[in-house]
Amino acid sequence: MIDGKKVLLSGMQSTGIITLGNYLGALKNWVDLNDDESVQCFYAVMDLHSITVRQDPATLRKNGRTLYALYIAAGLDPEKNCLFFQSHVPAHAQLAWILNCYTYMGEMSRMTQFKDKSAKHADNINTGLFTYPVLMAADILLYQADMVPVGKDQLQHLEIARDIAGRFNGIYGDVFTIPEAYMGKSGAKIMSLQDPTKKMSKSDENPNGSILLLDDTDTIMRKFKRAITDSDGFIAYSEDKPGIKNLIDIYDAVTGNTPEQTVAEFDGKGYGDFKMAVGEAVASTLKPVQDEYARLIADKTYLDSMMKENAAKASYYANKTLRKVYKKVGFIELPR
Ligand code: AQP
Repeated sequence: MIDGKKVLLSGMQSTGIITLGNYLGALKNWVDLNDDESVQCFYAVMDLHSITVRQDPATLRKNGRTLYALYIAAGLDPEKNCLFFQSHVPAHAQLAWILNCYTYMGEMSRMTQFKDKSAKHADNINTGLFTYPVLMAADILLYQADMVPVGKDQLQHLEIARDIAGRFNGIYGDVFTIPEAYMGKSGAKIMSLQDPTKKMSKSDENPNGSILLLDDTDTIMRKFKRAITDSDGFIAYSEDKPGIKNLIDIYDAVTGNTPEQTVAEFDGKGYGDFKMAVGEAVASTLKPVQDEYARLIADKTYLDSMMKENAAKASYYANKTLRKVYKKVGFIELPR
């Protein structure tokens, strides 16, 4: 709790320009919490996590700044929310080391994301990829977060964070708040436009699979035009029609429709017309975010000052927890 408010923590990796999936599944829901006075939200650009997969330094720098500006452009108020870079708060790495010593190899070996990512990046199965959930536990526990919005893919990692916190508290007394999964408005899971059985990802090798938040209208329309559907020729909301189902989910997420309303709206229409309508709805939703982004990214002074202010604010809370942990573990405090 901070000033009587529950604490919520989340973030995104700066591994690319975020996708429509990141926006509809996470960022848009965070923005909806802006005016909720009962919660103090921390949102990080998770750049430490990003390097578990090899990144080009200049691109990582650019993606980090872009993501930070997109957080604000999408509507996150940097005065109300704490918007910061994970690497600007060294306590994340410091606590992660300590928690590593309270986490078992067996626990990490069971993580499905490790299995998936190491299969995908077989040439770079580094120990950071293996201990990623420990860093995520540190991210959460440093801020004594009560709530963590997670998709199904991250539930296993949150469970580990809870286990580590419980284990640490069991030895040293109440140090960490045990975080709960936050199920806000159900964030749609958006699938790739080229393979609707796979989630839309910012690091997808196929550029046509993902709508990026900074794609211009022509690119958005072209990607939707090429979206993989099926050969049935009719619009229905069914698991047997994953391509069309995904387009309906996207359309509903931006228009507020229910699947039934969308199916009725496009009754008798062809896939071509439907794809165009989805493309137009998405492009007009993203346009104001893109315009605001263009304004912000040109304002270096403002972005830099927000970064500094918010890093200091995050560090204040993070260091408070870290000091407590150091003391409990038995480290000697630096004499004043
Ligand atoms: N396709 C998606 N649909 C709905 N929500 C999604 N999220 C990601 N993809 C979708 C949500 O976005 C948040 C941030 O995710 P992340 O950047 O930490 O990493 P990720 O989940 O691995 O996202 P990507 O885009 O797939 O990144 P890469 O390509 O680097 O692995 C999370 O809340 C996530 O649920």
